[in-house]
Amino acid sequence: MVLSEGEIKKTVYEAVENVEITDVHTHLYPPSFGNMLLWGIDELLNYHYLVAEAMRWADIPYQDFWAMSKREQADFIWKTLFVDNSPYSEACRGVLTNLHKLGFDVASRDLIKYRKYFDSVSLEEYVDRIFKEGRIKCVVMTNDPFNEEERGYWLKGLKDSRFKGALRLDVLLNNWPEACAKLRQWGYEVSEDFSGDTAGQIRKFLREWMDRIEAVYMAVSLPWDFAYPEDSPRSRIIEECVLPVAGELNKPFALMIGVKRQLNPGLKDAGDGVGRADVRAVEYLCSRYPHNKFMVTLLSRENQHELAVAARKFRNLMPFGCWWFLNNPSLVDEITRMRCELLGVSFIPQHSDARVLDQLIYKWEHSRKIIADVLVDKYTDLARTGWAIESQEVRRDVEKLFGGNFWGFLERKF
Ligand code: HDL
Ligand code: ZN
Repeated sequence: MVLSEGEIKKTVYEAVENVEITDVHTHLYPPSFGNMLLWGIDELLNYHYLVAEAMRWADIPYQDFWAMSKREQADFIWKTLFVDNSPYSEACRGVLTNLHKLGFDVASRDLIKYRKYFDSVSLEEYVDRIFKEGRIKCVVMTNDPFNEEERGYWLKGLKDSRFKGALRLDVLLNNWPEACAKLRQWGYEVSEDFSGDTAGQIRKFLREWMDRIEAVYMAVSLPWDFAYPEDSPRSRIIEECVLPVAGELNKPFALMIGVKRQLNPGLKDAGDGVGRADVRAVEYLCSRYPHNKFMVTLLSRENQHELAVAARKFRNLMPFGCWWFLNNPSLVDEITRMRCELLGVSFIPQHSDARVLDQLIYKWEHSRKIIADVLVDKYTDLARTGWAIESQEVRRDVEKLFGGNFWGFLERKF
């Protein structure tokens, strides 16, 4: 049906509100992975984004905070960021969006009462509820084969179709000595100096884990000063192992670049910072390996325009998400507008990066609204050229943005 200008907003809002989302990057796990899956109000309050914000007000030494129980930490964060100050930061607002969408009386500020629900609910039921109420089709995990606890779960063959695997290579690519020692322990004949068939053995390891976790892509988080090519174990493993196996399996290699790891170690997970990356490394990889597929997200706001321009040059480059410090309304709006204007429909606007199951609700509630508002403007601009806006085409485009582009990119062969 052709939409009048006045009908555009309603159609876009409905399409974005109802689309079932493929969340292409999270830190979630199936319930069968035990305590690796974080959930509930105390985990929400202990999100490392909130730890960083709370410690700005705190005079206590970091180690005193870390010595508290999870519940004591949550109480400290609740008082500091929600009671003593108005909780309008994105991470604070997210906790309240979650409580509101799940039907709690947010105005009561009754943390004790909220906890009673979470202390009583069954995890399996809660996972079903979050996926249903969040309209989430499936999530892609971050699976680290060098994490002993996680390795144990995978060796038991535990799976859940709502949780897709992604093989995370941070240890292999950013800490070769540690990776080499562990690979040798597991029976792979590798040497730190790459002698013998080290490259072949790393490829064997990659194939085995891509198969074991039925990974939809390989991924790595890289420091802001990542360079490629360079004379380093990382560069050598990418060239001789990661790209050949990713190409053989026709799976993307996801590059997440821009972290200043442990800028403040006292904050632990909350201690990482951001630095502007050199997009030349991305341009080189996409150009030099035209048969490989690259999903790329950059952490610095300053990198977003050049990433979008690079994506115009390389069809094997799929920009995805407004990552971490960019996942704030003002920046999601700015970056999504830029991507619509430079790339049309051909990008993945968002991922949740959820670390706590419940975050699927607020992270997507917030992002759907912002992305929908951008799309309303884009279709309205289009209508003003005389173009006929078809409602089913709006739904088609929205399906692509919230999952179709990802699954289509996985299928494409260059
Ligand atoms: O490396 C990553 O995948 C990042 O998302 C980190 O996990 C980071 O700590 C995070 O949670 N960002 O949202
Ligand atoms: Zn992440």
